Amino acid sequence: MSDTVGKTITCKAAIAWAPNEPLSIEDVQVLPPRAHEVRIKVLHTGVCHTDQYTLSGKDPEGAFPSILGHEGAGIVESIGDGVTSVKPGDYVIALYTAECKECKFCRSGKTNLCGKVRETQGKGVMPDGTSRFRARGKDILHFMGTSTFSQYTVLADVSCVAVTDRIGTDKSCLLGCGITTGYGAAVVSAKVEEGSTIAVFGAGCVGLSIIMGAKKNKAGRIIAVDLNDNKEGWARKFGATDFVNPLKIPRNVLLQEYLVNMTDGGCDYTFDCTGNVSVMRAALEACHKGWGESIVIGVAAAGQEITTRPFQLVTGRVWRGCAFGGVKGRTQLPGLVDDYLRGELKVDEFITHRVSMDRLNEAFDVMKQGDCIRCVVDMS
Ligand code: NAD
Ligand code: AHE
Ligand code: ZN
Repeated sequence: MSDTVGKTITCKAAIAWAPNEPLSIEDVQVLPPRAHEVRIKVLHTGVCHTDQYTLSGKDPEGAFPSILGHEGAGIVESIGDGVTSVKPGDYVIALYTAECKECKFCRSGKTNLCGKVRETQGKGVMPDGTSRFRARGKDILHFMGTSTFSQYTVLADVSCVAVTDRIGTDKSCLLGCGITTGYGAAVVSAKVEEGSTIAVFGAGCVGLSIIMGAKKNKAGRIIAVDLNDNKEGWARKFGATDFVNPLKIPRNVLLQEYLVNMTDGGCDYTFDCTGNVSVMRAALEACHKGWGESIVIGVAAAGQEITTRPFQLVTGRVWRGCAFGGVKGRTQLPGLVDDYLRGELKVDEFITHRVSMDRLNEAFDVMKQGDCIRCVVDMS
């Protein structure tokens, strides 16, 4: 048993004291886990665009000071009373989409959203309404129920899943958001059928993962749409058959018209992975009349709204969205890890940059450049 069990641990964390300021790497006190909580030594974390979005101050749920990070993996250090799903020494992935298996949502069979901890999670506290983090004598808020930008973090037991350590936490962390979100959107949420035509708007980590899922499901045509020409090579490497740069189509043609023309009436499935509400409209309107489905994945800032002519829906197009790809973390992530170990799911290929924890702010800098798919942070 670790000699830290039941004690407060002082370690390093990257604290977001205020919006739009660099994260401050400093000492944080991490309290022991309470009932149905798990304290984890975070070994690796990815940095996702959503961390940047919340840091920018545009997230209505963003609260400060807090510890961001939601794409992390590590090892269980200790558990609180009543925890039976994981034990000290287990390798785990943090889940910002919890899975309690008991609530109305979990039992519905219709969604991966879970109601058990979501309300307190959105307020930046643990399910009992309090925080496990202290710094400079103040309570520090949690983020997305995960706060993986700390060397130790405390999660609800329903917010983590044990997986084999054979994958390595530098890879498994990416299954905590970007890769699972895109792959799941294609395979679990849309259930892309063999031979179908799809368009993916935004070929970042999420978009490339959709392309990987669509290829696995044998989509006939996979069109990647991105403003950055460098993404063409990336998209083709993951299985795209076509690439469209909206800046390079004729100026008098709307992007959705261009795509409808090139696909004999429109796409069977389209996916927004940009968070841009104009792109979301183009994605919906690029769908085939009668059956095309458009799936919103990108996160848009507070105050942004989507619009289209209702006639687009009257004539059979479907507009929906998904979180974490529709994947149930505790039930389905171990299977994705197995797929990786069998060589059927790419993960290493997404890692373009690596930094140590003391350079976590650089991960935010490289994310803004066009050549980063994922930057993995070594938290040890
Ligand atoms: P990313 O920045 O790596 O990729 C976005 C891509 O979109 C880039 O290649 C960029 O060049 C392209 N792009 C930007 N504006 C565009 C435009 N107008 N037209 C075409 N292409 C454009 O981001 P990511 O990590 O792949 O995440 C994508 C989005 O998904 C973000 O908004 C993120 O917050 C969101 N997200 C949502 C979920 C979820 O569960 N719903 C999970 C993870 C990420
Ligand atoms: N807090 C934001 C919404 C952010 C959002 O949409 N989050 C996605 C995950 S993004 C991961 O990179 C999500 O899962 N949403 C569902 C949920 O329950 O949070 C806002 O606008 O209020
Ligand atoms: Zn994310």
